[in-house]
Amino acid sequence: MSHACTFDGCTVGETGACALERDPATCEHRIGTAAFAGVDAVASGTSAADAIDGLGAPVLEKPNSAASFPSSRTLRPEFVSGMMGSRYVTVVGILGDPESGKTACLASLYLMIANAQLDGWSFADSKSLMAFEEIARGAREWNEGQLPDQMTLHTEMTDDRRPGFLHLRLARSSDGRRFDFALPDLPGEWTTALVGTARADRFEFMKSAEAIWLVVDGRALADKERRQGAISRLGQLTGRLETIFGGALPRVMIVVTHRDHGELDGVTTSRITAELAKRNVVAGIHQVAPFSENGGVKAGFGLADLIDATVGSPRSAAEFWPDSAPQEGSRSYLAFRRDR
Ligand SMILES: Nc1nc2c(ncn2[C@@H]2O[C@H](COP(=O)(O)OP(=O)(O)O)[C@@H](O)[C@H]2O)c(=O)[nH]1
Ligand SMILES: [Mg+2]
Repeated sequence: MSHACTFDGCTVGETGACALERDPATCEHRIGTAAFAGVDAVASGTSAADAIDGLGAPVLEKPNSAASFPSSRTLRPEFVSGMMGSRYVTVVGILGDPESGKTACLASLYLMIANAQLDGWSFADSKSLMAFEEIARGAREWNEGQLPDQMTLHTEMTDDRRPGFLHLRLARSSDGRRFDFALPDLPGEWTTALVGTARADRFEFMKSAEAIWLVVDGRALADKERRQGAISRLGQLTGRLETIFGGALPRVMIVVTHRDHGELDGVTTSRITAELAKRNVVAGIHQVAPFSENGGVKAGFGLADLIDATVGSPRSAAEFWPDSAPQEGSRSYLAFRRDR
């Protein structure tokens, strides 16, 4: 068989004559590939000009749909819903005023996990690596030289109505279980508008959230003049959330950033707890330092604990087949109602 023919005994390649005594130019067994046209054209005596015309033409046909890699920028809510159809996804609602440290928490989380520094967790996958790279870029530049004024860029949305999600799949070292997290990086203005004008339409996605992080700048809580305002806002925000959820809130977590500037005192934490208790909400307080300007507190402080608490403690598995053999001396039947 010659290269250009599907017929088993083809002799055109060797002798120039067709074994079936057909005209090689029109034989139905010939493969019309341009690349071979030249060789066969010479052999079969067709004009060399025809062959040269075919040279350089694409060898393979173009596929109908252009091949494209999936985008690894922030994920649309529809993509997250699709993912939730095939596996359990832990959606986290992240709220907080502008500059409270929401983006910093996400950027630092990514840098920690990428450098195998997140205690008890390891990286398994991410469908939004580019988006993480984008928010972590400022911090990378900082690592190489001077401390910039801002380590994260101000979050802006291309679509002002729909959130963009970051995805991380993490493996828990204690039991090897994998967790998919969908983390929205929302502009602080969304929270401001929620508290100020009760604009809640953009927070529909929160209804599938497993946990909600209310991010607050620790420096505001440490400052006597700003403290009460910051605590009242947490209360108002919780009130708005109750309206969105119709009362039954998922786990609420207060994430206090800037731990490198100091630890919250007991009075402040109990005032926060009391403010939330007015609305019947119990929330854990997690102090973190996504970045640090203080050598005593490492960048990424508290993030591993925050992730632990977000997924909840591993449930102790119920005993599959409890042992019900009578214990010696227990005399269950005879002791029945003896105490009445
Ligand atoms: N030193 C320090 N800086 C922080 C901390 N958290 C956030 N920042 C910085 O505070 C600024 C605002 O944070 P950002 O995450 O952009 O706020 P967002 O508007 O809530 O997303 C950024 O320059 C962060 O690098 C922290 O714990 N310690
Ligand atoms: Mg931000």
